Amino acid sequence: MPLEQLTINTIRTLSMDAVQAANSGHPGTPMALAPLAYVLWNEQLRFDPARPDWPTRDRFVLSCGHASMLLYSVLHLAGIKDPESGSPAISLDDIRSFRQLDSPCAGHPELGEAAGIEMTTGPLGQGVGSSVGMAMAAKWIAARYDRPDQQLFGNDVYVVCSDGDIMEGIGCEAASLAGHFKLDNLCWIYDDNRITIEGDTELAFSEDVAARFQSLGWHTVTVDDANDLAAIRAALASFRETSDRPTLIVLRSVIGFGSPNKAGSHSAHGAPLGEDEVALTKQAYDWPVDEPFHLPEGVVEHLQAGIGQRGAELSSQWDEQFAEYTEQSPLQAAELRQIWQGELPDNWQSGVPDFEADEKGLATRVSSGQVLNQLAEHYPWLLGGSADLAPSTMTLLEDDAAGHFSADNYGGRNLHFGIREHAMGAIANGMSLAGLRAYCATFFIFTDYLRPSLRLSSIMRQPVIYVMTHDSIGLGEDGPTHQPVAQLAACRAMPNLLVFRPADANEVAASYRSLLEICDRPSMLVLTRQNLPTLCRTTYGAADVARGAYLLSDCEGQPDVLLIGTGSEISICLEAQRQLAAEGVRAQVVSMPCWELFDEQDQAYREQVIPPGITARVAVEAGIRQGWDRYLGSNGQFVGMTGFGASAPAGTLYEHFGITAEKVVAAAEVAIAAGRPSS
Ligand SMILES: Cc1ncc(C[n+]2csc(CCOP(=O)(O)OP(=O)(O)O)c2C)c(N)n1
Ligand SMILES: [Mg+2]
Repeated sequence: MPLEQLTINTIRTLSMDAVQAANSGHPGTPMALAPLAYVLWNEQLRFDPARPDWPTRDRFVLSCGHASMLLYSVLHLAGIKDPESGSPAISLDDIRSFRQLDSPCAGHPELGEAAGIEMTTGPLGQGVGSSVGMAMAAKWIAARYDRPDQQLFGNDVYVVCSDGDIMEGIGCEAASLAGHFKLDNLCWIYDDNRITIEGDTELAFSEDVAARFQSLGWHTVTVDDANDLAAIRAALASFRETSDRPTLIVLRSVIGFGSPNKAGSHSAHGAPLGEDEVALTKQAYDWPVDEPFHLPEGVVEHLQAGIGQRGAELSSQWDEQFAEYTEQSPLQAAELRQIWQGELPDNWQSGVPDFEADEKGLATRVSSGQVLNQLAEHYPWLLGGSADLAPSTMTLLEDDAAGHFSADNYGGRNLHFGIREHAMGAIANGMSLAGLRAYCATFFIFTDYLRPSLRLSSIMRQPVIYVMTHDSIGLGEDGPTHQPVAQLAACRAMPNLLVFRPADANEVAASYRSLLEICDRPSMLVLTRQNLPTLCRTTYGAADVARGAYLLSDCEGQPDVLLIGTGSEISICLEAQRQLAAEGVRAQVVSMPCWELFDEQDQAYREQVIPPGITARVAVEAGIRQGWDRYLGSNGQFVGMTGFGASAPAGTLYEHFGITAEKVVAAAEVAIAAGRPSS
């Protein structure tokens, strides 16, 4: 058997055997796509197996994450090394323990489990979505850092995707943007096997995909037979030659190729073939039947001579060029190193404003815009934008030098996502994976439209910044469709995500200072549309957002009751504190802008802020109660929302829903009474 075919069949059989050994997984797609994976990795990718963290390597994203064994087989055979230890990123033993605890070969590829896995995939559409962000980041870095005589930075991004990726809305949102931005460094290979889980795609999918992509501004090319290596090479060549648009390669394939009884059937998608069918398939491949995980001689050497040698040459050539670049442009080179290492720039904090006390105050979206603009001055690779709401979310970078990202200006820092929240989240993830500090913005209510991407930021621990404004009934007249009530609880439920709901301009500034420094988790700023007073920080405690919650306003002597609030409801707590004082009731006000950071403090601090001895507590937040009880204890009272909002001016709504100082006072009295020993 020629070495090419031998290598392709090794990818196939490793994948089949791993799924069979795990007795779970998806064998059919790796079997079909092995020829593509072979050509792409061995002949095309600019990727050095000995250096998978080479910053300008081409990216390979397996958007149909269920076909994970395709990736693991290739990473193993091509000898991808862990950059720190130098040992194989995926060993044969790892493949043998596919889908088991502690194996890097997880059911779906997980970022960080092995070098060569560029992102976590599995929820269909996320990989294609983030690939657009990776391609934009590559263009951005090239536009900002390439010099006319030294072009070192614009890598390509390759994606393998399936019917699910193409059907999902996010796939189309992302493709639409990629076409609009003319991202000619982006190549999606669509596995057109006409099979999904329920059966033939005829059940629910009949559009002309190539025609759709053409109308989205893509170059398309069809390969009629996924086993035709020459046609695959020609299609990849046509991607390389296309310089004004992204490329979609429609690859007609047969799922489970080679399996006599399961090829072409949905039964090859998501279950092991079975021992008997594995044997029959291996016979069809002319393969030893009794030797699972068989690795024929010559395969590894063949790949070493291909991707191994080419990758090593390309990356060492690049090192030489980068050394020259560093000599000529030391500042830029130093910035690039910080980007690639995920570091903050020097002086990133300088100029972040302190806001003067002011009764009228500012909406937190407005102070956020001011802080963001100030930070952007010293943080050149902080970039982002909004889903068509920048005038409302106040996320525009106003300095002319920031510019606007477009097909004519890839170096722009203001991104315009159009009304495509879901793709926006995925694109921010892709940019973050490339080392850029990306933010994205929309109304808080529409976190629901990007939640799967937010979840991937969290799983992948990407420090994406979500700037979410219009955070409660306080947005007023737009009514219940636009008024978040459950979103705070929903976002706080997301592991790894830091949710900040600052109470005034200085808490906004402190939130940014805290979150920018945290580079291994996404953050969300939850901001008001309406003005909030800027509190006098000599009267009140300093904005200690870094600890999540702090004593904002003390009382004389031992407090009778604790009022805990966030964001716009802090002013209500302070007014209630005054009214209670007039009645001789001593209340402390605790501001709690970030639950997650507070929960991470030591017990001593937590008990200093919420003393166990004070069981009369009232929490005030214009959202639902869920989650608050852990701070309230059994005597605690909650003042907030229990259902959807309504359409009216904000002040009317706060009265209507009873989120007022008077109600807080009443709740405080109930809480105090609950704590008295019954006579
Ligand atoms: C968002 C999302 N919805 C549903 C699933 C469950 N799922 C996994 S694969 C798949 C479809 C399989 O068809 P296709 O995408 O064509 O992949 P193929 O079987 O052809 O490899 C579905 C519905 C998922 N992973 N992600
Ligand atoms: Mg399919």
